[in-house]
Amino acid sequence: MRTAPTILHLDMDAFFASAEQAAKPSLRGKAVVVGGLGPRGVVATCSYEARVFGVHSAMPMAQARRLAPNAAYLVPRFGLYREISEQVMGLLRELSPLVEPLSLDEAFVDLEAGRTAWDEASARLTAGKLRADIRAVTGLTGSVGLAASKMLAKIASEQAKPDGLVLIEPGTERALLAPMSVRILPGVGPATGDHLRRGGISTVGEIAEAGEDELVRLLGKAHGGSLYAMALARDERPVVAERDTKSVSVEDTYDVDIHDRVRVRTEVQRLADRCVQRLRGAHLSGRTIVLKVRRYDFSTLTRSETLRGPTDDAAVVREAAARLLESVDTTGGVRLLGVGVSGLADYTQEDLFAQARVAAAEELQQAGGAAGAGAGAGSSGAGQEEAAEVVAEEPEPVVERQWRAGHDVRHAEFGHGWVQGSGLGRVTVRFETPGSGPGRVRTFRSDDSALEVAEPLPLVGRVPAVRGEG
Ligand code: TTP
Ligand code: MG
Ligand code: MG
Repeated sequence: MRTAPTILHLDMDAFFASAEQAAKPSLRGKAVVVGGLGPRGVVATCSYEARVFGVHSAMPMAQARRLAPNAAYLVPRFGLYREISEQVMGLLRELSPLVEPLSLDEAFVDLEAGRTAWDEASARLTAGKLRADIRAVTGLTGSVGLAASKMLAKIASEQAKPDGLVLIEPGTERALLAPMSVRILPGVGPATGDHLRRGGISTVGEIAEAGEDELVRLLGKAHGGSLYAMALARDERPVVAERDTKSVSVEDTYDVDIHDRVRVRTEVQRLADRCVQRLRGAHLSGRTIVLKVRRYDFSTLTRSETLRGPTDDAAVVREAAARLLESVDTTGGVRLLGVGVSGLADYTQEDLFAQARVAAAEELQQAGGAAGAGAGAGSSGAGQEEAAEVVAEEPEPVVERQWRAGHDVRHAEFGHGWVQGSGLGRVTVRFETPGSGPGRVRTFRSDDSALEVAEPLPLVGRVPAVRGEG
């Protein structure tokens, strides 16, 4: 493990809500809740001002409204958040070639690899400048953690919230972790947490005391072993930049997050079949089956399994995808699912059978060599033809023109504003822009022809666009 705190973790503060506050001057310093406003809607996030009332992510919207009746309630604007996210990731990439985004508002950066930090002092300096740059470019704040490993850097940024910087000095990690809940360790979800508690373990220190054998007994070799190492603050995971792997994959984005596990399984089977269709259509086969799950918060997990030989058999891909799904916690809801095959080869069916025989022979030779769950795409040896990634993302559903709370509009006379509320044939608009002061509210008939849907304005810099083009 490295000896300097040069792994940086950034997480934006109250991301969606802060973006809305930056866009809407009248909401700055106020309780803002962003999420689904329908009958079954849940809170995506809320401003820190709303958190004091007890509102938090994933809470049913109805409950949030009871706790904070005077907050502003807005539907998310993913296009805007994605743009801000790209600006932030751009700033991170100026620091290092090794940037690993975890979600729209969060990433690891290896500062050492970018030669932008090599010790504590240079790491602090770089992180401080980054925070200032983020604020200047996006108008938003982010919190930064610095440590010698990914796990500790992430814990540090959590401690730094909101709008702060925390550095964990190498050597102090174990003492810091000991009293913390096991849930702080990567890979410990509610289920594993409960399981450990039943085994008498609730803090990280208790994992360390229990010893590796006990952990393996409780959780199995792979999971137990890695958790034990994490509890001792041994985390060697490198920061991995996103690479495009050569693969054939299909994915679906869902309008409404899927919570039902049975439905998730069926979707994965369906995707596996479609993936195999594409694979065969392109006369390809591949060795590594990849499952992709994007959760409610845009965090994206991939799990992969490498087979002994390439396949284009739907049953094989389906089975592998189903196995991979078993290791993924989907309780919070799933926004996107994907199944892919990488490690491609352009074998024909006949070659495949030959390949299977070779594989079987190899298996006999190297007794006990289990097929690992390797992550990389790895080339599969013979006859590789560059196969460009074929991703089939379903188009976003077309949304009817409607006055959605929080979305931008333009009025022929009054200019740029946003929908504060609508109903009973009326729409209320607040006329303000990121660069203006808090604006005035006016109500119109919802079919007023002077009112039209508008694109979000940049949060920083440019003056609000001048009206009346041509
Ligand atoms: P987070 O970084 O978890 O939360 P946050 O940025 O809102 O607040 P914090 O200061 O504590 O980091 O998530 C980033 C965004 O992802 C968040 O702004 C909204 C979205 N999100 C959801 O849609 N649903 C969820 O359950 C969570 C946790 C986040
Ligand atoms: Mg955040
Ligand atoms: Mg986050």
